[in-house]
Amino acid sequence: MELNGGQALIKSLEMEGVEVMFGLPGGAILPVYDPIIDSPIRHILVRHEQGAGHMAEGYAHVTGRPGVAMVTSGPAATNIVTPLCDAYMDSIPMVVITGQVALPSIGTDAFQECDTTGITQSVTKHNFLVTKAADIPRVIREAFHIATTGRPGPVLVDIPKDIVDPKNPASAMKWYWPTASELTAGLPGYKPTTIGNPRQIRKAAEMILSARKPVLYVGGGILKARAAEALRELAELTDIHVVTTLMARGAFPDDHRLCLGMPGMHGNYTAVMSMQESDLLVALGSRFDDRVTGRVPNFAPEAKIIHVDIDPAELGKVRRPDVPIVGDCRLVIEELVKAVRHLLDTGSTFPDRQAWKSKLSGWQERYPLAYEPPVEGENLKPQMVLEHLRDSTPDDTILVSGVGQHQMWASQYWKFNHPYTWVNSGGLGTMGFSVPAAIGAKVGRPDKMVWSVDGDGCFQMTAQELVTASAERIPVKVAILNNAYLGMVRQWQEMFYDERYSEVYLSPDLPDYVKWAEAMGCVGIRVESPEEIQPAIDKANSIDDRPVVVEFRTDASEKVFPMVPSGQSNSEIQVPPFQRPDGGAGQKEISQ
Ligand SMILES: Cc1ncc(C[n+]2csc(CCOP(=O)(O)OP(=O)(O)O)c2C)c(N)n1
Ligand SMILES: [Mg+2]
Repeated sequence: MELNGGQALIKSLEMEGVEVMFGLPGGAILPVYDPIIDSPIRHILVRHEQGAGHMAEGYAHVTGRPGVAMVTSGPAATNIVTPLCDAYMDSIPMVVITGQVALPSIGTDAFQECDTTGITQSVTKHNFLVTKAADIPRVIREAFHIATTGRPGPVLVDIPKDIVDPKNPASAMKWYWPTASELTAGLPGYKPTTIGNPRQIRKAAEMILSARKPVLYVGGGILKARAAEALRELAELTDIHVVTTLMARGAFPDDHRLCLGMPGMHGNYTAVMSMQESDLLVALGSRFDDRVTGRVPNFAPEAKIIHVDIDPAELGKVRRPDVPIVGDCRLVIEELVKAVRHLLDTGSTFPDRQAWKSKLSGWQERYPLAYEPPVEGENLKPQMVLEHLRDSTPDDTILVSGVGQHQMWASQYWKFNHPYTWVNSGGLGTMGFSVPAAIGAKVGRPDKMVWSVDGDGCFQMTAQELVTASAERIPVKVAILNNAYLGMVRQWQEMFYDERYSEVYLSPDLPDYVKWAEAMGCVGIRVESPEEIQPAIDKANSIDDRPVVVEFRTDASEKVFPMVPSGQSNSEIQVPPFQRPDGGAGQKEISQ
């Protein structure tokens, strides 16, 4: 079959099973947009290319399938660099197609030319500049393969205009689709290791059986590997408690008796201290991020480390593991379960861990997540808003957050009992992520309720995508926690810069969020008093034909606790003042 490159590109996406893509056309990518008219693929027209990238990420987060975005050259390609970097940091499978100027013009500073592969090289798992129309099916197949196998990540395909433009003879090609063996033969250096080394797995099982203070340190890799069930089996078989990092919330149910919740800079006291005092950390798809470890030389000083990761580059990057295992988390955990069972069947027993369990429950009792009650007539407590939202939405609601205080409170106060219900920007911490990612999530899972919890600062960065949501009838719900500040930065200025507030005030009224929401085709609701919280949420939940924005006026002085100040040891974790022995009189740090 004779096709032109543009047709071949769209047909290749269809062959990959793409059902939806996010994008915005322009000069260099025009010929590829033409065949979209005849394709079953749904194209969602965004208002800014950053939105397309985050939508593709949100879609990938909740479906496990690669998100696809397509934009034109130059400024459009640079607009999507942030989502690429975001997806790279959080290992999100994504394929981004960018238009490029015609091959003979490359390097001439042609109109809307930029060196897209050069710019994106360090924020993609791989990128391609295609130079022949005949290469398009092969490259697209390789791009999806690379994005979705091994450690997932974003792959970019840059397509010069002449090889897709039917008016140019260079675009003519004979259609083909590479077989699986042609695909792997074409990528000789790319063979991710998925099966863990059996000897190392046996060693890990023996260590698990002799540990007195073990913790399963679970990261986002568990979700990428679809390993939540296997994890639960391992935790229950070994009776070991689990911490779920910011990227792994939902990978293990929060209401499970073995769940300790989130560790890290704003993790709960028990999760942080359990890691700190453990004698064995079983790191599963987690990467010893600095927000989790605190000051690395002081991190979990007594712990032996078993580290399972599909990316060999992670093993020993931050902390030397005693037992490194390269492999797919699900497959490795399944083997680990078998190895532990075998040891138990042949007479091994667990040591007495009663003292450790009592310590954990003691911490949980002494230092629960807590906040001071609201004061009559003052702004709302953000935690209280989140508790209302949590308790009035279905258990499997998808929660998508922005970046800042609201993100930390959302992660702390929500109860995640299902995998793939928490979407956020962990590694890069991208303000503006939430609204477009929530739209992508709703497109991927239209059957589920999707709430975005956003900050007023974040919302102002990408709110225009609610126009996309209205136009495309994607009924997401947005809760803005409007504290009139870049709150997280304000918190650092209050705590570490002597309350010298520099460039963090935003104003509660500018913009008028209700009017703005209405102008974008959404329902807008403002909530100023505690009595208004529940009716507003109920109203938002009942609307399913358009997006809803609920603005909650929240207390600007509220800080996120616990907190491990940047660069300090996790043992220096600060709990809220009212949980400190002196009631916070001297801003005393709790040290163990
Ligand atoms: C694109 C981007 N710019 C700057 C920052 C630094 N930053 C982190 S949190 C934050 C404040 C966020 O404000 P808001 O969205 O209102 O959330 P809040 O902390 O008030 O809940 C800023 C500026 C960032 N993470 N991302
Ligand atoms: Mg704010």
